[in-house]
Amino acid sequence: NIQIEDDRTGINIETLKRAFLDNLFYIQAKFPKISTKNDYYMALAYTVRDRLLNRWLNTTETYLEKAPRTVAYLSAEFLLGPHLGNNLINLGLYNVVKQAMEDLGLSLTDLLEQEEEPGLGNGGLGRLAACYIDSLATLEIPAIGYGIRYEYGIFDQEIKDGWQVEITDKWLRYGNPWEVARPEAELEVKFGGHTEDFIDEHGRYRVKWIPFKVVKGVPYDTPILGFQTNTANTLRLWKAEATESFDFEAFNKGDYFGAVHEKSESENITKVLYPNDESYEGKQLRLEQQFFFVSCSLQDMIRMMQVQNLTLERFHEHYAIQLNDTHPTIAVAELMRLLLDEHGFDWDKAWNITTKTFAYTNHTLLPEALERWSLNMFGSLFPRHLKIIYEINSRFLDEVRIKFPDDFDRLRRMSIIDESGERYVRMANLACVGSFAINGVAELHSELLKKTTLHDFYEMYPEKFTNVTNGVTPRRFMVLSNPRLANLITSKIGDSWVKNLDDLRKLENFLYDTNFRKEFHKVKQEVKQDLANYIQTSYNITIDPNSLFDIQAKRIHEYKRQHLNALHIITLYNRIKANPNLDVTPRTFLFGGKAAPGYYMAKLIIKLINSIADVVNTDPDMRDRLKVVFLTDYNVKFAQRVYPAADLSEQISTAGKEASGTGNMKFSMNGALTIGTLDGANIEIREAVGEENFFLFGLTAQEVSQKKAAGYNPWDYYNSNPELKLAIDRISSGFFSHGDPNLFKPLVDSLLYRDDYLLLADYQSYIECQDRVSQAYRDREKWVWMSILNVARMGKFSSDRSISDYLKNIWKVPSVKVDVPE
Ligand code: 26Y
Repeated sequence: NIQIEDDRTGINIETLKRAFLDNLFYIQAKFPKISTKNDYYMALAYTVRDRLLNRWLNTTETYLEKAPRTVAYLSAEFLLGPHLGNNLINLGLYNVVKQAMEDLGLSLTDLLEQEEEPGLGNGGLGRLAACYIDSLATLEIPAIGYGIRYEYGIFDQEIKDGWQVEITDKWLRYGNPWEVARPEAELEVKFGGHTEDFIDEHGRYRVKWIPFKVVKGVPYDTPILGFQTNTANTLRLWKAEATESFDFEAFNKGDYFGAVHEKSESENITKVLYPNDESYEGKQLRLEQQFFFVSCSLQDMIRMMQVQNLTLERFHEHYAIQLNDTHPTIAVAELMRLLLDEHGFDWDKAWNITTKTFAYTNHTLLPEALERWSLNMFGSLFPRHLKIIYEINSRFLDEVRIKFPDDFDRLRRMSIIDESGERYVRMANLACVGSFAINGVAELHSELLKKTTLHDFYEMYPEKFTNVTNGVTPRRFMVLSNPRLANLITSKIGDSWVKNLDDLRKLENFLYDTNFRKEFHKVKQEVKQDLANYIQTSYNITIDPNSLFDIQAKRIHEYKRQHLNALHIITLYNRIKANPNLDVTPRTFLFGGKAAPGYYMAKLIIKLINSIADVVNTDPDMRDRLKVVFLTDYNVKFAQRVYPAADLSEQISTAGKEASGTGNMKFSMNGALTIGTLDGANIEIREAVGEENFFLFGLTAQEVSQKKAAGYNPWDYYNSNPELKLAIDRISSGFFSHGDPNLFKPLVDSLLYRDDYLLLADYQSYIECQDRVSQAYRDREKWVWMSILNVARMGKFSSDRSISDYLKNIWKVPSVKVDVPE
């Protein structure tokens, strides 16, 4: 009984091989003899894509027919990481495809390595959005992600002479097999111009926006598969294109150059991702990006409801729109405009719908990250929206006056318009007024929001505030990135944990099983060896897998304190120099992360780390004891190598500054122990794994603010702590800069004269804690034990749990089963 499987859907090994060779021939136009690795990657990507289309189209059709309540996740960033491996995992085809490739003399690992990742985000916020759409699909929730199809994502990092150099990220160079352009679904977005009031045929006051320019938005759709479900949701990213009509006008005037120039101006909107995170700059193009994707997305939602014959009166019943930080917050004004001006709603009805639609997630307490747009710029780009915002504000301030009579300072603070000097539109205020829910991303962060940054809004609308602690997807960050560990776990407790991460608890039953502990340790050593091999090949640096892998990988920021980590390395160096026979626990310090191109201090920190590496790695006294490597171009793909190989995870931000952190979770689920402050989700991780399995140091958030209030003086610490003084003096003396005392002076001065992030205050506590880490690592049995407990107790930090919290407390969107006929 021979069954011939379809070339596009069949999943037995012979069919897969045939389909792969077919795609190589008919899509890449190559045969094996002349194929490049990239041709093979593309052929495989299309083979996998074929096999997910069934689910994708059936999901789309189901949503179209049933018109279920839908989550729309609006985010200016989606830091997706490579698709191929993840899709293989979610389809359950990883092993069979691996075998098929082997049969053809190819290595799946090599092919996975070929994929150029879509780096459409900066860091935590963008990666969180990617984890959330993964979990939404896995939980079978009708959902759509809306964002921007940047032609250039986050820059590629190179290191030259120890300094960061930025290279443009041409991720679309070889084509993108995972996206489908939908030019038939293009929309128009207006900019600039002026508004005109008029009375319509029903005698009602209306406003018309006459724009200065119109730009087209073309959607590009990418399927987002759930893990072992039929659900495949859509990530819809918008690309800006010129409108023909606009060019045409200029052509008629004979202004050919002007027309072409105008065209490229329009297309600039989605050219490049701004590489700043947590530090806001009032760049006009960024505001244009935000409005562009927001307007496209809202129009798209409205159009979809019209196709489904649903009345817009029920917009808020049909959509729950999540604002990923304030970046998409102009949506509040744009939805109002669409309802008022384009669909004829009156103000109260439109406002009722709007404020039942949006929910706002805040990701930061840092004042320098809060978005505010110069009123002049805002008004000239969006004259209608500014008027709407004035109206929202005036009605809102009336409400505040009623609740808090005669409190003029409160009105000034809460106003959506900042009038303290040059006038600004405050996006966080608009988000708070226009949303029915406001959440922080970890318990501490949500508490601090209520107490500080959003205190006034908390007093006004306490019922809006909730916490949703962040989470990460175990599919990408365990199953895909760490198959050795995943297989070991599954061999003991089965594979239910991949969808139900709390099941990892069952590992605790194997704590007393010597054999399991041995295997667990063996896996960690093998994974460390993998990373060591990679570092050997790419950097020509030999690192010892038996040393403690101490890793800090995240964006470079003063508040994240990579330079505190550097002070520890220098301290160990100094100790060994003073006593060459000192018995130290061998350590390999690994750093990874990008600095915003305009963030001078962050770039200097990278230079410092590389300079320390130069000295440490070439000093014979340090041999087999200390190694320092700065890992270039840290991105999602690289992160997937790094998390599994860590023994120690550095989560050392100044308490109260890191909203949550998500890298902390990824390290811990791969068995790293954390050295960390009581900041962000570290607190909840420590609670979950048990305080005896977490290396805690440093001031609490409360102590930090008290110390600052009391007049903090870093010199007190410098003068009274000889090891600290010696470490800092090493830097300022020019010891790491070929005798140049000026190179790191700005960094040293920032510590001695300001120390905004209290490195000096936390130094001693950090060093003592690191000494405990070194001691603990020598007791291998104990360490393995703690490491297993870290993995076993990470259930809470699955993004599936986070999404369930959003569903239960904010979105209230039921799941929908998708049938895929055989
Ligand atoms: C305003 C603009 C310059 C801007 C662009 C990007 C501002 C902020 C950002 C990105 C912020 C970000 O990534 N925040 C991180 O969000 C993570 C997910 O919630 C948190 O885990 C992490 O603590 C926080 O720093």
